[in-house]
Amino acid sequence: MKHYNAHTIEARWQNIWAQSGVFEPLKDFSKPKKYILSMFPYPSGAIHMGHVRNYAIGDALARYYRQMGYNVLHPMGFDAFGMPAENAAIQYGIHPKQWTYENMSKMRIEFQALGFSFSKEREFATCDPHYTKIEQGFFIEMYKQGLVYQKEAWLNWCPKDKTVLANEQVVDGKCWRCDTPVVQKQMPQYYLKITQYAEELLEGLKTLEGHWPAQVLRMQENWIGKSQGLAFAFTLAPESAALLDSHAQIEVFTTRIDTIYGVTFIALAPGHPSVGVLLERDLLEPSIKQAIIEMQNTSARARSMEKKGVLLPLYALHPLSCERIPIYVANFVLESYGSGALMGVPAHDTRDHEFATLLNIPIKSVISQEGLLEHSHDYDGLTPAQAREKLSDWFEAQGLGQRITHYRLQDWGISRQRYWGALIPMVRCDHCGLVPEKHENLPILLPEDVNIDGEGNPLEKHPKFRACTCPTCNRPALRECDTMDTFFQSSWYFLRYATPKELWEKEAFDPQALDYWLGVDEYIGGVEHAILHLLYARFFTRVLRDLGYVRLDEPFTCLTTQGMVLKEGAKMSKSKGNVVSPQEILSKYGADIARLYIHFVAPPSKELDWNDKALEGGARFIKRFYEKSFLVLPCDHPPKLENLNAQEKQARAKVHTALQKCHAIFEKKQPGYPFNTLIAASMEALNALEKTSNPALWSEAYYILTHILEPIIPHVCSEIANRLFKCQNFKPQEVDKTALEQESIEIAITINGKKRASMVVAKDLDRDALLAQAKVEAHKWLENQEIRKEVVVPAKLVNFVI
Ligand code: ANZ
Ligand code: ZN
Repeated sequence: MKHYNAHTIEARWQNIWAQSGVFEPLKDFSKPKKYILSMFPYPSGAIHMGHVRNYAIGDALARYYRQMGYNVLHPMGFDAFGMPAENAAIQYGIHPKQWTYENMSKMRIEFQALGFSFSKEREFATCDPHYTKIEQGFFIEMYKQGLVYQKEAWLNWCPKDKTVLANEQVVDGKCWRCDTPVVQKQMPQYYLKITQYAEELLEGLKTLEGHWPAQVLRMQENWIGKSQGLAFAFTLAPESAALLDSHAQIEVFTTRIDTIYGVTFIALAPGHPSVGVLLERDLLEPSIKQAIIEMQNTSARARSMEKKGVLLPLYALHPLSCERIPIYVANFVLESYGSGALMGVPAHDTRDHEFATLLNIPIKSVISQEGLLEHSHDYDGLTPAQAREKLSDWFEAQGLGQRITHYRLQDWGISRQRYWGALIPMVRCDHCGLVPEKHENLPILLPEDVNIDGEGNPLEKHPKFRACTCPTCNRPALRECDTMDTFFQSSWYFLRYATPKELWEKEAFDPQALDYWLGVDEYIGGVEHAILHLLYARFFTRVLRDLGYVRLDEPFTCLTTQGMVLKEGAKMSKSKGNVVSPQEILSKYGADIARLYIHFVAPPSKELDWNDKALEGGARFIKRFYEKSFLVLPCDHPPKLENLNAQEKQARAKVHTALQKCHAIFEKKQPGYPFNTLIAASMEALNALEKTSNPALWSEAYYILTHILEPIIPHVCSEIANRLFKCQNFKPQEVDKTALEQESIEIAITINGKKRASMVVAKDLDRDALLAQAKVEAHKWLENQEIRKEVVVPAKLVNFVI
């Protein structure tokens, strides 16, 4: 008997795989396909446990579908532009490009050491020039279609990094990378018109129901934030109008026009244009001016923490009662939503209520206890919905307002004032204005002789780079130095993988290959990308569809989001010093044990709390599985089994139960990829097998177990299967139903009488064990529920009343 040595076995198989090209997708489009994609990493130089988990899930799926005879695309690449490369340049004086490509080499070695079955041929980095070339081409086409525009905007600005931050990059009012308090700054930015696709992006979510986690769909829906209401303008009282422009009005957006008689104030965003006029004309008291400037310099996020506001020397007239309504500047009003102003109804809106209480503004209720309108003149007694209709009709008929649909979703600001990114391919000409580069000049690449010192954008300080010829009039012109948000690159990388490498220099995509491979059959990644990345990718796909590149609406057919990897209940982080490094685990235990552990302790969607003890358990199993394999007789095919005794039948039933479970899990008959239950079933099968000594039975069991565990622990399974069965390729295995019938039965699990799941159990399992297993299988439906009654119908079903 040989001892298990993970390192020799794993090195051998990794070599064989690297030489053989078995993980490359085939160009035979007549075969059924599976496109299995894990989100690509940023090349930081070392992968972390979150990556290992993400890729272990994807790899299991890819390997399973190869067994099943599918043509599998399972690519990996690098999301290679972004800040950390520049920070490294600032800190260590190493060029971002060198740093990035060196890190990728290190990470490639780690991928190999983990046995991931990525396609090598399709790998690319988003900073590769061929990728930039295509992407800049897309940008120009979008610009020509009117999908890109420039606009002055209030932006989150990190004074330290000298960069614009997205709202999500502002954490508690501070820069997510360097913790510097964020200020607001106005500057011209390039925007993509994602709002033009808002309705379609919302509608599309319906087609994803049941295939994407419900929580992710809800987050996307809220992010798009559709609401229907009325836009109308308040006229200013005459002396107020005189302060501004004589025809000035305050436009507002409301979803509750039924509460119009409850308006007791109007609130403007700190960046509202009328506020700007008052400041410009110096019409405000110093203390008020000071307070407004402070609000303007606070990010929207930070502003939402505590309500603040000041009264302006302005009054508007109520459109129905003609009462004078005071106008405030309020920090909770967003510049970028609606018209940047709202009608305040403190009696019926909690934010308004808080604000009114703070500033002693009257509160006027216009909806009675019974839920009908009151103090609303002609509208008294109506339901709010009726009043909304009637009032909207009235405003529209008077020409004073109109019904509109608003989306919380805003256009996507893609300008970054950073060096290490894809350049925006635009040119400023004194004569022609802003013009896109010519296609034949692409890619516009970054100059490499730059001085990156952390102060602003090095491209701006590079006259040789900036000087160019105008693509329209050939006069001297200036190159744009903004680079693109890195989300731009990650919005289409999954489309690029489908195209064979040899076409990359010439074309964006091979249309036939795109049609064949897309959508992605399973996309796996962290839930932190639930909103932005996925929304941008869904948008980008539609834009490319409308530009004629792809014939696809939704890029990701199914989505799996994996839970975080924790240590003792806390997020792993360098500052807490609780990081478990993949390198350490690899050198101590090897890849298979690490992979088994990851799949064994928690199903993908759950958090995974790292625990070395449980790792040892997995290590013992693999060791035993390997070492016992030397008791198995080598053979070409699993032998026929006859005249088994009761114990042998029991063991065989367990093996086939595990096999059945394997198919059920991968084919999603049991949702959420609960590989932990597959591993448990395999362990049980091995235990039962060890109580028997029938060589034929052992052969069959090992044949099946190496197959079903190969997606999870590929090295040791390949080693055993190759030695015992000369198995070159893993092939689909068929469940022998008669083996199951011997000892196992299928039991339905119902909840309040509705079938929710089923389980295969030993025939003689007693009531308590049956209930315990049913609770595990149905935990999804039982979580946080009180079980009122448990009913067991022997050999048929278990019902829970909740
Ligand atoms: C009066 C009112 C009364 C409102 C009431 C709500 C409840 P959703 O539904 O999310 O679209 N609003 C309008 N513009 C705003 C801005 N720029 N910043 C912050 N809030 C703004 O929100 C629409 C509601 O948000 C609008 O309806 C408005 O308050 C407020 F009982 O008008 B409502
Ligand atoms: Zn010109």
